[in-house]
Amino acid sequence: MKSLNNFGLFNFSLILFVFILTMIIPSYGEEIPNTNSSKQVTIFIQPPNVGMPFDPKEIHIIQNSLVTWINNDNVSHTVTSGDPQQGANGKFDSGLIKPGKEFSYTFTEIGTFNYYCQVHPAMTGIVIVDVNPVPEFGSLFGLVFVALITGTLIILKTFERRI
Ligand SMILES: [Cu+2]
Repeated sequence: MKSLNNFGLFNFSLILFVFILTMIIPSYGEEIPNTNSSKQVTIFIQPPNVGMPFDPKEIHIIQNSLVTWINNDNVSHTVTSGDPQQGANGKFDSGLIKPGKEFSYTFTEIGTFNYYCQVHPAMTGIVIVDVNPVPEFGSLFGLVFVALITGTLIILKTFERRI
C-alpha cells in the first residue's frame, strides 16, 4: 500500500510537470505586441492627404531587420537618422528619395533610432529594435520533445501499474 502511494505521488509529479510545460510552451511562441518579426518591414512615405508622412511613424522590429521606405508622395523626401533639433547623426541617410523610389537599411543594433526628413523637418519617425521575442526553433523543439517524452513515460507507468 505504501509503495502504491509513492507511485501515485510520482505520477502526480509527472502530470504537474507536463501541465507546467504546456503552460510554458505556448507562451514561447507568442510575440511581443506590435513587434514585427518578419525581418522585412516597409514604411510608406505618404502624401499629406493620405496618412502619416512616415507610415507607420513608429515601428518595433527585431535585430537585423531590413526596413524599406517607399516614397508614395509626389515630392522627394529623405530618411535621415537623427532629429530636426540636433541634426543628422550619420547613422544612415537616404539622400533625396524621388517619388516612387525607395531606400533600405538593415538595423543590426538594438536600440531606439530617430529619423526625419531633411527637406521637411516636421516629418519624423522612430525605429525601435527589440531583442528577438521569438525563440529559435531549437529551444521550442527541445520543450516539445521533453513534453512528449514525459507524456510517454506517464502512459507507460500507468499501463505498468495496471498489469
Ligand atoms: Cu520630406
